[in-house]
Amino acid sequence: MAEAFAGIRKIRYEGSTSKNPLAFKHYNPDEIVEGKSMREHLRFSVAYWHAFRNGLADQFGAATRLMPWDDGSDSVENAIARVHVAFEFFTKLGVDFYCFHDRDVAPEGKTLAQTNQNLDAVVKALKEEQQRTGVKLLWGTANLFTNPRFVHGAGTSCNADVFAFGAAQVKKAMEVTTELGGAGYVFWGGREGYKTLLNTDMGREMDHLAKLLHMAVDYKKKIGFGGQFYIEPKPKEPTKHQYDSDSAACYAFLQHYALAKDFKLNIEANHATLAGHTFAHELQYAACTGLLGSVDANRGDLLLGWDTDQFPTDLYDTALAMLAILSTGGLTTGGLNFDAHVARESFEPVDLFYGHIGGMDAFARGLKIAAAIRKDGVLTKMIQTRYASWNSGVGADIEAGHMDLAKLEQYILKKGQPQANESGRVELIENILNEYI
Ligand code: XLS
Ligand code: NI
Ligand code: NI
Repeated sequence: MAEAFAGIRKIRYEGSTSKNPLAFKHYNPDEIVEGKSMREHLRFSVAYWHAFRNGLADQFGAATRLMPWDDGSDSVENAIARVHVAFEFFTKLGVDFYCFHDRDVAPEGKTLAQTNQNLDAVVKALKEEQQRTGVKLLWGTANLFTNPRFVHGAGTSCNADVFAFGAAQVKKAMEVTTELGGAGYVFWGGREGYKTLLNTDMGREMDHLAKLLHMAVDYKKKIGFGGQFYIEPKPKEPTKHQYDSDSAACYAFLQHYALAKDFKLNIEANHATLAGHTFAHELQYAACTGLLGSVDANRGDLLLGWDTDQFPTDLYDTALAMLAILSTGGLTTGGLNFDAHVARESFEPVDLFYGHIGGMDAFARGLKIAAAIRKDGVLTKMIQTRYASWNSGVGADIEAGHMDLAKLEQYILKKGQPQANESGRVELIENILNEYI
């Protein structure tokens, strides 16, 4: 079979002095950082939907992307040909993982049975390519948002038949993820929300979504799927309000419906900013609640109010993200999945390499910066000093549960004013961070 990216060799690490645009300047897969190779720390993954199914159309203009390997048809043959192109790309780029939705890899048929047959045919090709190359599936998922049947949602649809269809699709997507040895399975509820509260029974919709997730947990046990389940928070787009709006909303939902032990979160940078948070905030909240599982590594444009899914290049973002990730002991089942597409203006095949190379180098630098900050311990020391009043005396008594309101009243009546506050040193800390970037 002819190469799709002829003329592009395997991307190598050439170090920071290299001027070769098709080389890594910072991502050196086997370099050891904090006792682990960069490859093991970063667990990079390519998103099939953006890399191979996104023609770059927008609300005002047609697709621009040149994909000469694709015949543009919805045939299974075209889908299988695309699998070979994808694995050529993964291996030339040197990523260990990829992610997909059921509908990215195989076309929908007239009936569910036909659709599932199509999927099986493509999964066979995916499996062969995984075995040939050693590239693995980070997670699979079901697309429950593109087809018009999901206009009112899937798990939260007002139409019980649509719920059933979505459930059947989740079942099959879990089966093929298991077949492909996937390390995880993602639930992103793009249409699980509402347009207007006036026609919405919110409580009933959330109950139904929880039912779907409980069914998935049961089925996971039944088929022996050993991967991790994730929910991917996003506040809006395509819906006006999505129930899984941010890490905190997901945590509350999972607790309320007794699902917390079965799920972690897949945090996406651009979804964090859409929710009015920073990427680091979402990661940190997930880390504190034990839910940090995986990452959709991308970047938004703060001047645009939608999910632009750009490749991550901001070193502050990647450094703070890696600090949060390292604080939990690092990624285990999860990875850094580039849920990102090239710009509509970057329509040539080589641009797909530039986008991923830049993202991988940005996260490699983020990792090195975070490791240097942790090694020097400056920030840790400042935080420890800041909370020193909790290490003894009344602080330690409160933390140990030995205090109540009356005792604290007595304490303050006796003491008078609290000890003086100290400066938060915000600017100093920002300056210190800049020393590392
Ligand atoms: C869309 C989401 C989607 C999920 C997978 O905004 O990021 O791509 O990652 O369904
Ligand atoms: Ni995503
Ligand atoms: Ni997104």
